[in-house]
Amino acid sequence: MTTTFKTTLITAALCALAGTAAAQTVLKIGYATSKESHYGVGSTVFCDEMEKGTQGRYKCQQFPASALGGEREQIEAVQLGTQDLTNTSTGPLGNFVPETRIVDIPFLFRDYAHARHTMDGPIGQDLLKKLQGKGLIGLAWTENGFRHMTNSKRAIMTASDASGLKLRTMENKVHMEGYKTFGLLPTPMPFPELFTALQQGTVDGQENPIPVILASKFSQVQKHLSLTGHVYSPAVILLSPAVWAKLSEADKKAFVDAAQKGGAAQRKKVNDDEANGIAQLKKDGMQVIEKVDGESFRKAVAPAYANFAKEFGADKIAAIQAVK
Ligand code: EAX
Repeated sequence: MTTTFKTTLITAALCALAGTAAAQTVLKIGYATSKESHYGVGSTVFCDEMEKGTQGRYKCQQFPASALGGEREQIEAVQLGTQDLTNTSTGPLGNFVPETRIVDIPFLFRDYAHARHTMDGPIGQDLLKKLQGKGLIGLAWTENGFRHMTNSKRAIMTASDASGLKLRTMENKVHMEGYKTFGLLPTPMPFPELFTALQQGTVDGQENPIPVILASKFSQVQKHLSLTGHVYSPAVILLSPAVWAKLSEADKKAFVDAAQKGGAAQRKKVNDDEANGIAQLKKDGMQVIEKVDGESFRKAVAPAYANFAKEFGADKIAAIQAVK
């Protein structure tokens, strides 16, 4: 081998090394529950696909289990650009983008198919675009799931059983307004404080989808679970505008595609947990009321719909209800 050829080879190898090192950007993504939970499954698919779609120029560092704080804090950090990404429920999102609160109305969605079609269709996609005006990039809707009530006091079959219980809610005024009609005493609190609050009896109960109840081991601190399914809890992968602004058109598309794949995987995990999680929670000692009197809850919340119509527009609510 000639010296010149050797030099060329070494230079090429060094350039390749420097090239990869310089071009790889690590983005921080945070979410509320464990890496094994629906948020972890969805985020991992998003991260893998995003890395592939950008030929390894972008990759994630994951922060599960609220390591970067509560969901409101994380949304704020993404807005400020001190955190790159979060996969979060829309619970606190209405504090940043008020229009999104419409999806937080209790008993608005009939079932998963209805909710998912709405989020994936023009109504959901329009809402996603609204985020941009508030300094947040919504890459794709993911999912938390239909929320069910747990508590340490009694079995809830009807709305009057719920009456008088002190229930932790998300920092979401539409939820709080709705739950008051069931006679509940809503107590907003960031998620990372919830387990201890249940353990110490600061609140009697909480409401969350099965995947969250499982992942957070609420069976250790709550006796009763009622499958109230009283509200749908969408989730979303949010990206900081500071990162978005630096992406090429091709990379933007790669991020969005990856987020949509992450969302699909997250929904599949929600399905699996809904199918298998209730048996697990029973095994863990929870008393589960599967046949809740949904009509009693719907009747209770019906008068609050007048206020929701004032806030969001009766036509907008009806348009969601009309989605097949
Ligand atoms: O998004 O705060 C909540 O109850 C949320 O459902 C939880 O953080 C997962």
